[in-house]
Amino acid sequence: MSESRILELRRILDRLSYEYYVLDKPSISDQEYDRLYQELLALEEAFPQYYDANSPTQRVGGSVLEGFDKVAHKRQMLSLGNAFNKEDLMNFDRRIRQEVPHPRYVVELKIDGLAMSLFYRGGRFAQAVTRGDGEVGEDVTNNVKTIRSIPMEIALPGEVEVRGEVFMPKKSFEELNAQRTEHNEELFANPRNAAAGSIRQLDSSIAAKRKLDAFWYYFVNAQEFDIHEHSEALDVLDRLHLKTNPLRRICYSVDEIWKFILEMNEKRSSLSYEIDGMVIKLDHLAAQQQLGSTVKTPRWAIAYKFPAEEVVTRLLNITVTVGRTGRITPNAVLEPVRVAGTTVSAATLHNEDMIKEKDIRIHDMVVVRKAGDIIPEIVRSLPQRRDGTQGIYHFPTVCPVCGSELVRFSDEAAHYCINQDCPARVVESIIHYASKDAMDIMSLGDKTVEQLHSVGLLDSIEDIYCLKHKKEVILELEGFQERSYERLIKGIEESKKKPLENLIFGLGIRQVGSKAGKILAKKYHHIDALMQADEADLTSIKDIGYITAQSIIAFFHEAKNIELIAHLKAYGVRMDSDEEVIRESVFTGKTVVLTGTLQSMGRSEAKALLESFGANVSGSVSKKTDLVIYGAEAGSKLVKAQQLHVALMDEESFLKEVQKR
Ligand code: 3BA
Repeated sequence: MSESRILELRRILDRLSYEYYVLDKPSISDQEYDRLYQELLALEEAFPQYYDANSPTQRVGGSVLEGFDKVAHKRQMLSLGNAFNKEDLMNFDRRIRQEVPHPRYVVELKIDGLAMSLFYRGGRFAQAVTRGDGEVGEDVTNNVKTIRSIPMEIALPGEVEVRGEVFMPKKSFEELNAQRTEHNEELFANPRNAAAGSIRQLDSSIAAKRKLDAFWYYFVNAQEFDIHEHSEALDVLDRLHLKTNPLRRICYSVDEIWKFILEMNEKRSSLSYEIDGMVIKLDHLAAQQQLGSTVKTPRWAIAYKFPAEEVVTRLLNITVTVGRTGRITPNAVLEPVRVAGTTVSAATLHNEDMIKEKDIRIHDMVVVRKAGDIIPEIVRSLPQRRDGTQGIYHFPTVCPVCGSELVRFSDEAAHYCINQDCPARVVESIIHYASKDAMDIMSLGDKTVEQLHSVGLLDSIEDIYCLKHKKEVILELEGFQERSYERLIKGIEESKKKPLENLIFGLGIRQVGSKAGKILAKKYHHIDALMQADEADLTSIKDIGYITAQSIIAFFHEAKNIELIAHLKAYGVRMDSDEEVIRESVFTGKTVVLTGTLQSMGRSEAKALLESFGANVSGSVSKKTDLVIYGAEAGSKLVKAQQLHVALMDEESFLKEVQKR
């Protein structure tokens, strides 16, 4: 009785979701939906024996993963060749006609999202895998399940693989960014990045709140179901309730294609989602096969890319900023203008040469677009629109902050302030030292560093550790109270325990990012050893090149930096790495991949265990893999390991090896 009601409710709710999210034609009110949903929730709670991972109640997320499993694509996921104008399309068409004299094309919108594969097995949603590099993607099943337009059941048995694009509608993107503004969080640059960020959330309940949607445009194994045309495959997807984009057209010539492209370009801004072009595909599946693919792209399809949106606005001013390394960056201050979905009021000008080459003058009208659709750039100035109010820009010869003479090295386009004590550089390097991936002093953010610097309390990194003797002065400052002061000092004291890798990164050595910090800490274990390292020693490390080695040596040559380290030591800042007692074993120095379910321990436990033996545990199988340890239900990774003739070890042997130690 309760079982049949549970099944009925799931069926009804799935149907309603389809009407709402795919057809966009809800047949009942939200309240009615909610009532049915609550009824199902209550029944499932009362009768847990009827649990189903694909129930509508299971689509709100909840599980938190440690990372995404890598999955090798059964069939490579190709990319598309590009066309930028009608002529490119004519060349494409000509090549096709050499093999297929009377081609029929399907022309679709090119959704600006993330390509993804879905698998259904026995009519049930089984897995979602990102494109990745086309060979290996990531298993994002939990997050994709929260996309309500995707059916959990389809009326087709056997294995079905469909591919398409997951995206964030423009409206959801605007709402998400508005919310993030309110919470002082960093904004997403565009809907595509927001969608990618959501799909990569390890906490699926966060992904569930992100309002993603998807269009499906490729039925990978259609021919197994006696389908012969791509257009027919799309119609079948429709009937399976897999959402396809209705804006598609059959065309028989480039002229027809071009006409449709122009129509859609007109419509582009009124669509509820972002598109970056159109895709033209040969319809007949047998003809597709006949044409085949090159290494990376099919010969039977091509993407037409819309030109990047360009807008005209006024350049109000040029300002320069001084970075942590002393590098001077000129920035254009623009009259705010909308371009490709966001408001732009600044653009980098890179360096003096670029301003000269493009003849950019203050008060010019300039053409702006987004490079790679993210970073605003100035394409050109419009000299014909000058009205006499323009002035030539003279690049500063002295640092705008400390006034010292700027230097331009012979092999570089950038200017540098080389004054080590330049307040701008000092402030930037303290901000960097306190930042999350460095010493992670949360209570010491940009604003606080600037404030403490401006009153003379922070003139160098080591001054951070003297703040605890300045309580009275700090309490006088705006915004500081007993509580915030205590929090500041607590954060600073805790930073003293950070391991060597964070310290190395925090020092701000040129070329040394957080990854290099980790590599160096692992090799040297103590700052003293790193300070003694010579070029041969440094470059012998994998991933450390000549330029990085030079930069490290130069850094530790400077008296000021040696003194800084000495002071930090004296203040009790930790100088060594986390104890890594490596126990010799067959795993030491090997690159190992874990796959399948281990009975005796969890994945992270096994990983930690292997690392304690000095193994490098990796997520994906490649030629560099030395050993694959597999548990129950191991899948594609095991297959790939066999293909690559990588050594294999089952759980029992793994445990034996571990217990030997
Ligand atoms: N159709 C992207 N690839 C697409 C199936 C082929 C294809 C696309 C497409 C290869 C879109 C490359 C990544 C990929 C599935 C490989 C589309 C779109 N068709 N409408 C011809 O809307 N962005 N992208 N995806 N296989």
